[in-house]
Amino acid sequence: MTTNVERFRASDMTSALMQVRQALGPDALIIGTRSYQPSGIRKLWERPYVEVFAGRGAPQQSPAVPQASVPLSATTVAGAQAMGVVPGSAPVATPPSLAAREAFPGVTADAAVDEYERWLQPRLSRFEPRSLALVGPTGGGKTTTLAKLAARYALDRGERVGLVTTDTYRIGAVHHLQTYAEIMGLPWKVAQDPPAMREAVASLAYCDRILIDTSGRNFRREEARRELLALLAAANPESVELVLSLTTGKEEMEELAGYFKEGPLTRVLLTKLDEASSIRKLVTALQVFELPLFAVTNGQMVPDDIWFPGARQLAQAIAREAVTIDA
Ligand SMILES: Nc1nc2c(ncn2[C@@H]2O[C@H](COP(=O)(O)OP(=O)(O)OP(=O)(O)O)[C@@H](O)[C@H]2O)c(=O)[nH]1
Ligand SMILES: [Mg+2]
Repeated sequence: MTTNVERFRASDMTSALMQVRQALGPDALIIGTRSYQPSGIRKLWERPYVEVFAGRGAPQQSPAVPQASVPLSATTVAGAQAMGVVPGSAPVATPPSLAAREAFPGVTADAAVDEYERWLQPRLSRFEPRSLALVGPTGGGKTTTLAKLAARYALDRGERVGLVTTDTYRIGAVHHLQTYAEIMGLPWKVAQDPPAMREAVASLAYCDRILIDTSGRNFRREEARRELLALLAAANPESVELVLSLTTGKEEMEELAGYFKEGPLTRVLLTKLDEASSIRKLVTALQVFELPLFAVTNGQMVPDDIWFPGARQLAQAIAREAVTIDA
């Protein structure tokens, strides 16, 4: 698939931003950054670098949605940092909250790792459905996560990806998704009601993936739950991912799980690990919802801050934190 996004690689953020400016001009929009630090023996032959993903400024963007992209007018590192674009965002494989603890190797208790791994193994789901919908409470990270998934499928794999949003409740919400879609050059539709949803999904039938963003609602309201169910029935996605922030308390998780006991959730996608008090919140969420885990997000940066951990890797992260905290 052809997208509008280009990748710029340099040894530091300033040089990468200069490359972006030279290639795309001052109105370029930065969709995300990635930094790479070789570890262990790799340091011998690999050098650290940063990558910036940027596209040409999309016309008619809403100024109300700054978090979707960063205009290049902030061409200094300080300016970029102020906008949350910093070199050194977490490497894909390790949640940032745990990165510091890498400095203390050997503290993991092998028995605990084995135990967690056995527990986690059947609770992780790697299945990548052709169509999926993201649902969840307000502000959990649905739209940001959708952009991360879209980038993964469209930019990294070259798949044809179509986006749908139901989010027409707030000014700026549609533009938020639209901004991501336009920067990545992806087709996108707005579907406010079930007939529009059916039409939107049908019109994207040629795509390899259809990713559906829904508006965050207060699910204590029965009407909000009913509307969501009707939209999902019309969309008929292969999977429905509950996007839930790991800053959510256990009681709130239990309340939410109660609302969706009868369906239609397929898996959980846990966000904001970087803000969570402990990675063990992830275990709590899996216990409360009794659903498999699809992915974890660990920061605001599109496309990198999403993690598809293996059972062993996650078990090590959990055990390592437990040992470090308890020590
Ligand atoms: N720290 C952190 N912030 C995140 C993460 N994912 C998303 N966010 C931030 O959370 C805020 C809300 O993200 P959105 O993607 O708009 O959340 P949403 O679920 O679409 O929100 P609604 O549509 O209002 O329900 C934004 O500021 C995101 O940058 C994450 O993994 N870590
Ligand atoms: Mg949203």
